[in-house]
Amino acid sequence: MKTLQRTFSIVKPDAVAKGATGDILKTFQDKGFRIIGMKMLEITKEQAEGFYAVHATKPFFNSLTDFMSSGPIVVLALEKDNAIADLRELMGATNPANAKEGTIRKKWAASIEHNAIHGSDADDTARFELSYFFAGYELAK
Ligand code: 3AN
Repeated sequence: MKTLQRTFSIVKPDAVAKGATGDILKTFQDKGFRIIGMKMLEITKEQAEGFYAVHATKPFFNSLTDFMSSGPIVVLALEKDNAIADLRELMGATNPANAKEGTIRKKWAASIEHNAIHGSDADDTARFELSYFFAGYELAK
């Protein structure tokens, strides 16, 4: 059964700096994702720590949150049947060395940390992440 779902994505600072935003947005639309919310912003280290709180105990937490607060990002609310799993597939593996041909990370990611894009990995994280960056009134109907 097909279920319309929402997911959350970030074009990370490395990809924005490389000028990859337009290409990534086009890929989303070509693959059937409807962009229902979008904004460019710069987040503080503290805001990045709040967003990545599940990774607080990981060895890469400090460097990840430094990176995510190092420059502009584009945050997106996306809608599609099976959006969460389909976005994960389209992103490719966390480590671009393992990312399949045709994925966003294969094309744009430089390393496991500077990996171009974020996408929610489950229903509950999608809900938390969407609400972290978007108020309900900011999303298209
Ligand atoms: P994904 O982004 O594919 O869901 P997660 O949730 O395991 O991957 O990790 C969140 C972010 O943390 C990744 N996008 C990446 O930027 C960073 N990260 C994950 N694993 C590592 C690692 N071993 N070294 C450095 N950064 C990492």
